[in-house]
Amino acid sequence: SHEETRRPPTKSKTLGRCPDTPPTLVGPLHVEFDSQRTLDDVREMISSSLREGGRYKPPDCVAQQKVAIIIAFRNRHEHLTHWLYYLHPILIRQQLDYTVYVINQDGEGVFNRAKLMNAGYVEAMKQYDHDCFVFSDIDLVPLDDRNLYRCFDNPRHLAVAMDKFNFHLPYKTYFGGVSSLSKGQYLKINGFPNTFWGWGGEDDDIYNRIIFRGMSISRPDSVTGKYRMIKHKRDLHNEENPKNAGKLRQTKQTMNKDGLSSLKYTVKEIKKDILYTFINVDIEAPL
Ligand code: UD2
Ligand code: MN
Repeated sequence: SHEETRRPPTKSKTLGRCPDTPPTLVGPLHVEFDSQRTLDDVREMISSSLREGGRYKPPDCVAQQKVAIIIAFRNRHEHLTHWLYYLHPILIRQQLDYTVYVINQDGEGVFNRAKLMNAGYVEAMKQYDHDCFVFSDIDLVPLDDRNLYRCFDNPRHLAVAMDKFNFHLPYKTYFGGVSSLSKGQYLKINGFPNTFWGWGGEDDDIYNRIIFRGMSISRPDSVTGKYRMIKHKRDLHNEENPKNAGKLRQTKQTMNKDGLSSLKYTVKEIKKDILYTFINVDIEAPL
């Protein structure tokens, strides 16, 4: 009829749920960190698929989860370029509804990865109704796109087989690098600790929190869970903190008062690039 011919053919169709296994994954990936790569190259290649702030939604199905990718960051722009170059195409193939948040620590004080992740959680929730959080280092690129950046029945450790550890777990309870927690799992552990200043220990504290709240760790197999870490030296103002190891014996006593419930920071700037949402935060770092 007349009515029917005027209706746009695709818009009126309701979308189905995306399948459990995304159909366009390719498996093992070739990854190399070419120093000539620039952020503008990456923008040119990928930005037509994205929306402002580094967001994506599959066009042909409804994603099962709304994922926030949270990266603790300061002064690693070259790594950011590589990460965006590799991760956006992977996350798109994984059919995720996702947003990339780069949480930048303002100033020159002592770095605090876990506190930045907490600020990232709170700020991401202000932007969108996320139900899953993937916490990642800026220098880790997966070598297999079947390693899904989403949430599971238990908190998930994704970076199980890194080149720097000879493609093995360094120890059984290791939880560093890349992990995912649903909103419910994250709230159950009161988020991450705010008090691990400098390098080391915060990942083990998060592991402890998860176990003390009766959950276990989910992991991909060691083929799917392969990663390459961009080679780097320890950054300035992120020296190993000897106090952190001792704090690990206290997790059970401290986790209810140190975490999301005690988080204090201020947002200095939010900038939406096409490739990511950049949030500059003052986390009251000691100098
Ligand atoms: C290990 C863990 C990491 C974390 C850390 C201890 C691996 C692969 N990762 O990383 O998850 O537990 O030990 O804190 O084993 N960062 C900046 N700017 C800085 C300092 C750090 O952006 O100045 C960010 C960045 O995202 C980096 C992450 O913090 O990837 C971890 O720091 P790192 O890469 O220096 O530490 P690494 O490789 O020993
Ligand atoms: Mn690293």
